[in-house]
Amino acid sequence: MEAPQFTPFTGHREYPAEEMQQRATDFAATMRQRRTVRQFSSRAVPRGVIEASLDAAASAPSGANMQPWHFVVVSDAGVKRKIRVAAEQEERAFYEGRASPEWLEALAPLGTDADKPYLETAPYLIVVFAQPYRLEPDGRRLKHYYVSESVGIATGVLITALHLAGLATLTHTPSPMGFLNTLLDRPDHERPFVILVAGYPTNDARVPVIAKKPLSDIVSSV
Ligand code: IYR
Repeated sequence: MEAPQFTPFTGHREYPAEEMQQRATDFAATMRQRRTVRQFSSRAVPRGVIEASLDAAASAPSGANMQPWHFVVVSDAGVKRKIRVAAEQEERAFYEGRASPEWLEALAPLGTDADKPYLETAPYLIVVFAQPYRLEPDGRRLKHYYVSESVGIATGVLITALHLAGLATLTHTPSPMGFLNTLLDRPDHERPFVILVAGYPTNDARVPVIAKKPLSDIVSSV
């Protein structure tokens, strides 16, 4: 086993209490502006913005720093079309019987259905894969830890980065998503985690009237 190596931590930045409060409050207000959108414009998005946002996501903490994720950036119209066709097939099965009545009832306020035009319209689909282990060139498996937690955190950073850059996103999870391995040529052991649809909302985009829980319901202190 290799001995750990350490270096001085110089990146930390501290703020006076008042400024710290302001920054935290401002950030919360900015994040409160984020809405999941389902009407995307086809307007082009600079690829550099997607890459910088992925760079932010790649900074996320992960179990044993294994970084158990892979991101496929899809902008090719033909590939987006294939993803839409395959996803809508799964979604139709979901809405026409696979989903329990309880699940459909929970979804009702969102007004969703099996049609997913945005999978073709939006300029970018970022498909996030989770890796339960890394396959070494010699065939050995290097186990990853806290995979869902790690990939979830990285995806959260990605959504935040895209939002701060002025883009809208949709976390889309057709179920099952196995077709993504085939269409995007990813190895069998990788698990599709989410399709992150990214772009500008249309000018007439509408969002459901739903609310976040008040902090008093979700936070307690001891
Ligand atoms: N995947 C379906 C259904 C769906 C499920 C959940 I949980 C959502 O929060 C939203 C939708 C769809 O995309 O329509």
